[in-house]
Amino acid sequence: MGAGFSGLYQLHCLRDRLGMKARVLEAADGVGGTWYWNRYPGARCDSESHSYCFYFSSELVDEWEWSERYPQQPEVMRYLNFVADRLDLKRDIQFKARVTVARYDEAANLWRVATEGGEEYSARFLIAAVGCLSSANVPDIPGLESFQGAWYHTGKWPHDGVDFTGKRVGQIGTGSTGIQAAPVIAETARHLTIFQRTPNYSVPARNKPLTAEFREWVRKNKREIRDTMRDTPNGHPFRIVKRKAFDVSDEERRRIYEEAWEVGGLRFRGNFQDLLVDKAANDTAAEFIKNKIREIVKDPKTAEVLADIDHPYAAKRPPIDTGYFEIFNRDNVDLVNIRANLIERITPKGIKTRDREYELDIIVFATGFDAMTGSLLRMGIMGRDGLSLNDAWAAGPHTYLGLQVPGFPNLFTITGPGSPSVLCNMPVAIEQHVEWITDCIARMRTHDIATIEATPAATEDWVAHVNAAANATLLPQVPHSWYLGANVPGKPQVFMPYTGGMTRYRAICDHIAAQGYAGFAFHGGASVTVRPEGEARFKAADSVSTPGV
Ligand code: N01
Repeated sequence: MGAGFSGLYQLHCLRDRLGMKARVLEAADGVGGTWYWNRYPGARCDSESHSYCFYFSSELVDEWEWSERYPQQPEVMRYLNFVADRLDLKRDIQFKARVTVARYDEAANLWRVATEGGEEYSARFLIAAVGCLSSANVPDIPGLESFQGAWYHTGKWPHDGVDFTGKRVGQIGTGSTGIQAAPVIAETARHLTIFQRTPNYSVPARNKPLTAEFREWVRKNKREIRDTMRDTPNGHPFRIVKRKAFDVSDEERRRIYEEAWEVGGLRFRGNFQDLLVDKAANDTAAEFIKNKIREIVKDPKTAEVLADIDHPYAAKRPPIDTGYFEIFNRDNVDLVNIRANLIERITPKGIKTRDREYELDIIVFATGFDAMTGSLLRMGIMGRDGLSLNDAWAAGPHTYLGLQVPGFPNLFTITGPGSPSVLCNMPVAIEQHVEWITDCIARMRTHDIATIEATPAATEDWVAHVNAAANATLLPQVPHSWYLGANVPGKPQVFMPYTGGMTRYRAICDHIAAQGYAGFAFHGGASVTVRPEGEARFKAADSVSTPGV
């Protein structure tokens, strides 16, 4: 299910490497996953283009040319279509096929899947490749239906675009998306009002066109680039510098931050290894960025509302921007602090906060996603004995390795909760999961094994390990983080991604596979293998101490 990065590569592996009959069901009418839907102005990837692509095939790396340091949404879409065409994948993708029911039929050991359009499929293995950030979160603000203007969520943006020329636009949300969208909207809108609930850090992206020399360097060094990405906690093509914030003098630290600010992008957080584990270390980065905001934004009151940030730097996903703070120096942009001045309702004319009504022609909801679990819980997944995934996860998601859920045999979740996923450069996390799943299925076929299912004990151990890893960092301390599910009212608050780092996670997954898939129960064929529980399975690569955050 899903034809984004993960669904495309998984299809290729199952069909072309294992020779299996495989079919992808995709709700959209094209490939791309979240990139298909997120067509908002300014949509651009925060990973550097030469790392935001597949590395499993040298040909794909060699044959594709990125134009900018960070690709815009249309370029990512062109890339994914190039991959799908180059590997001849589209013939096995059923587009406009939104899955509404996926039920495990134990007697037949098959998954029975139905789509919104009434088509039915049966499969031995069911793989959820539905992405972590695909389920748009439109807040339930009273009165939205009465609004006489137009409104859009960034994650479901109209394909033919939105013309802001001469319009009064209100934007709710200042996460990575809002921070990308606002500068572009401000260029054409008559007026843009930004409704900010939680102030946010941002570092300049320093986007630029790529030179022919750089592209050639990527081709020549693709192995080293791939190895670096596989060997760093966040899967990016740069290493986290092995020094702590207080290993250097204040002056030296300031120089390092200044230099990093000029280089731009997510590399900023890689300058000290303790930024996400030591609050005092983090404060040095946080203060540096807050001072930059105060320097950039000329009106001191606006600067203070923007810089009044209440959480550690990068403890929520850190945005990067192209001229975000600068827009507050424009005459046509205003900031409204809705933490102090709550939105009461949406009226026919615009947005009414406690203090006043803002008249608007267009409202943009840059309000994020029901992240990591939202898409999985909307597909009517039912496992053994009619257990629904929604019931199994009523108190929050629990998985073994982010790959499987007890009670759901032969169901795999690519970059599921409990895996590094969103804390990692996604294609790196996806390649690792797809390859692990492919090897596992290959092993099952060789040994004529009918089902694989995570055991409850191993899952419990893994959830405890995921929590312990998170608690060793500053990340769970942010009460309004989507990593916790806190952005969606009523969602159980559980820290979802694995903060132990991609390097360590990969070692754990490999170690588990090498031990005969410890913690998974295999059934069927000639053999039934249940590996021992409760052993120290997650000790692999313990020497890797930098968290993947
Ligand atoms: O969503 P967000 P996003 N009333 O949840 C606010 C990835 N991404 O779409 O913080 C008022 O981060 C909310 O406020 P608060 C990336 O991983 C990647 O921006 O909850 N405000 C916040 O300001 C990113 O982290 C790229 O208090 C409300 C904003 O809306 C993830 O997607 C580009 C509200 C939501 O921020 C999500 O980013 C863009 C309400 N009821 C995004 N509800 C790449 O480059 C929410 N908000 C790959």
